[in-house]
Amino acid sequence: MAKAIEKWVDEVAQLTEPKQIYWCDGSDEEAHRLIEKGIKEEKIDGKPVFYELNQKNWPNSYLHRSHPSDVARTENLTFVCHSNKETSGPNNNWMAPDEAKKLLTGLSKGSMRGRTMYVLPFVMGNPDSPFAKFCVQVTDITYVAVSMRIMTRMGKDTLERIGNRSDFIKGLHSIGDLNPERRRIMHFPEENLIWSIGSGYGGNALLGKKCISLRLASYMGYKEGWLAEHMIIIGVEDPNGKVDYLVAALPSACGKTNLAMLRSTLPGYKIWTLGDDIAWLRVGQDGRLWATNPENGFFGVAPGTAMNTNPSMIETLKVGTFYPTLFTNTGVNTDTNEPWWEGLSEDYPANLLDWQGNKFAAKEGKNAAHANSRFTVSIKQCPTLSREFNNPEGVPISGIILGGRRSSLIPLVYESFDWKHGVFCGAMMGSETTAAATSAVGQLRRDPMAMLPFCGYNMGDYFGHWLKIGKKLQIPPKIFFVNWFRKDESGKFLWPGYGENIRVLKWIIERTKNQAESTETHIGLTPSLSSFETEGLNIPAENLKKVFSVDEGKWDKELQDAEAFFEKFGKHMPKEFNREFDILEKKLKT
Ligand code: SAT
Ligand code: MN
Repeated sequence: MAKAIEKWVDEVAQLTEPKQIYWCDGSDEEAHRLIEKGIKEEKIDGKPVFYELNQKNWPNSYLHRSHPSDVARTENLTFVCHSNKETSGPNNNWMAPDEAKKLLTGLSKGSMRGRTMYVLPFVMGNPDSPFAKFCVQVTDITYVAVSMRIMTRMGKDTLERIGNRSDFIKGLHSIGDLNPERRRIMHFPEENLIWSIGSGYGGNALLGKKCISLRLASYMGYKEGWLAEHMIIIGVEDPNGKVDYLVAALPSACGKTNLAMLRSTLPGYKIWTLGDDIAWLRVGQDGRLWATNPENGFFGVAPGTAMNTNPSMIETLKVGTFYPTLFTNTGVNTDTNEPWWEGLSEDYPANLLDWQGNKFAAKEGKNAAHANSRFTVSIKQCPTLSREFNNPEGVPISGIILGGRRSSLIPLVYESFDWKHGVFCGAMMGSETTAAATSAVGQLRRDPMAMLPFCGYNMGDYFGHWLKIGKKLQIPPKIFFVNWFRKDESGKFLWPGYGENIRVLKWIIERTKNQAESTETHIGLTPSLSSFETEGLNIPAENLKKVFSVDEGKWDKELQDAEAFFEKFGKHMPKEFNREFDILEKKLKT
């Protein structure tokens, strides 16, 4: 009898009608064969899938140019299809599973005609960990097959481990005809199935990432008692060599990757990287919170990545030994055949192609690289990779950082009074939108725990789940809030960010050990200036005061906005929040 996995692949092939089926073994040799095919044979919209870049300066690097309509996540076309609409909640687009499948079946009929269907067996997490998730994705484009090999643990042994089992997570992906009208990214949490058609972009197409490790996994976590979060994981080593672990949630394109690889400006401090996007969190037998990163690579934003902002990433991108490095929608310096993006060098190269391959002429407001252009690179090449990265148990977490992009109101850092208050503040969190999703950029929206686009069930229940986890933790990590993006009246950033963020991390870690002073404000505990490391910090004292300030008189609108957001979730909102809301409201009134 055919194995469940073979049966499923067969079914998909009958519907999508590929010219051939190819089972990937995840080897290096295979990746190069697929890239070669993407350079010479395979086309999207008549254009090659890959272009070779300068192999001397950027070993093993290749460029991919996407269809111009396919450059970011499309939240309006993303659906979470529980059989009950309420389970998906107002935070998700919803369609009844049967109806959704009918629609997708129509869209997928013959969608792989003339193409190869690649079968990708992969694991999210260390395969030896009891928390690992075994998955199979099919796709009809080499770009996705190669990207998945970089981003996940993919290979033959996964297939062996799946064997005759039928409980693997399924991902059906086809780029279809790339027409946005026929694009859908649909999740079926009750069947552990993702069905994505019409897009080749990261979050829409690399199904191990947001679709499986956040939307499906968050729902599994809800049922099983753990959390899947949009968080980086880092170890912070102090001058005595002691390492403390932190997780931090920030919305897409708000500097998570840079924070995960921060190069400290404070002597003696060092950051160890465990993950830059996703963390799975569990309550350990010791009553502490433990974190693992299910991914195996970085899918980071290129613009702004440079030797002065994130030197470790530039190093990572230039290793090129473990896996190929892919660049998507960056520019190209045609004199050297090197990738280029805004920020990589101060000056524009003399001869530059933009992200669509057209000659670039520098003009105000025009960028050579797409604002959401990306690199895909193996985490193993990271010079600051933590020794604990592969630990199947993960690392114990001392502090949780939640943040957003806020040009005003929110101070650089503050600490919540306790777990419940922290969850409440995290639920209120807002952030200005970025180019990582196709919608207006720079608009303030509520983005609780940076999970709004990724929570695979009703967010009201999600808040309640966080509170429940808190009750199970005997030693709960403290919860902090950060905002690197506060501006002054003239629109200039008040805080230099990047390597200087170590000062904030240092205060946070000292707070987790009760070693630093704080000042109580209505919204939480902010650093006392004497407890915040300013030695060697080169910014006006006035900026520092402004960036820490809590304008208690200006919170009216924030509370109204949060209240309107909470109302959407109705009876799913945890009752405990009412009390938190009343306390805060009263404090801010007096
Ligand atoms: O495209 S992804 O969703 O993988 C990146 C992001 O938006 O965080
Ligand atoms: Mn992300």
